Amino acid sequence: MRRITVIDSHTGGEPTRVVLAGGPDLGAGSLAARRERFQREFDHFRSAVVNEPRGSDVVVGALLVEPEDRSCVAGVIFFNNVGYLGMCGHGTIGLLATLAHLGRLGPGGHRLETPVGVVTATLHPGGEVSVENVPSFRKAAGVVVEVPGAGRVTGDVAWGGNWFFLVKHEGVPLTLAHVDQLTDLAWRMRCAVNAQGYPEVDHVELFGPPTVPGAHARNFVLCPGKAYDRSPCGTGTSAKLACLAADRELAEGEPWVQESILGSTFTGRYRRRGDQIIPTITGTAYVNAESTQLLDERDPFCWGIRG
Ligand code: PYC
Repeated sequence: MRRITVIDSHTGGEPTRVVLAGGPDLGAGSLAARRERFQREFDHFRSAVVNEPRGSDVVVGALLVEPEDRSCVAGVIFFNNVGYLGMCGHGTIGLLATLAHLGRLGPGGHRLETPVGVVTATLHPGGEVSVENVPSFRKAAGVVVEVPGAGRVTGDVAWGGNWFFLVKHEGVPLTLAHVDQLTDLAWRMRCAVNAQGYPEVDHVELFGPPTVPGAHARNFVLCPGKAYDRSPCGTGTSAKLACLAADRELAEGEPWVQESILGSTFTGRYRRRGDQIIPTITGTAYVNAESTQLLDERDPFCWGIRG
């Protein structure tokens, strides 16, 4: 029986499962190279940890590895129901809460290496976490796509640690009661923008007016495996900040309170660096399970149910 030690948390409703022990040995080298090796040789491990029957489409896994950059406290590779992420904002907040829960780190700034760059996560004394993300930018503004059943849709393509197509949304309300329709619509948008020459886009972010006092916008974020982000999405908020900065709609250092489809919030701020921005996203995570996953090779679904 193989054993995998994990700790679960959620950040604004979105789950993170940190793998502490029992993961594959990915060797040395850059985090990007180790993520490739993870995908090539150990994809069954990804599926075992996050997919049913142990997980669900919503769970984001975080494999802790030795950092190549020795100024970092750890390296981390995020993964989901269908593959691997560049960075993950809610997951980084969950990881810090997990390491704090274990007594492995205390308040202050901690550098973490990811496949797309080093981020700095700061644990505040009250338990909040701020993540200074990788440099973010808008690649294309006002991209017009023809979406079957929805007509012409205009949005921006931006990088915030993952690739996003951001669309000002009108029509179907951004509420939990409408997630099936929103999922279907956002998926058609993703296919349309990919077909238009932006094949890198893996997340779609629809945004509309806020409903929570103090928030600036509410969003619905569709992730690569068709699950929607329960949190406001850290990398999505970073991409949004890049667009706001490019449009001069938000000044450096000003807060942007981003509300999720659940009403949970992240506060984002940015500073400029050339024609890119460095976003900082602040939120809170709660640890909700410590467990050992058991992998029994006799179990036909030992390595998870893959779509
Ligand atoms: O918070 O960056 C994020 C994220 C990406 C996918 C799910 N959450």
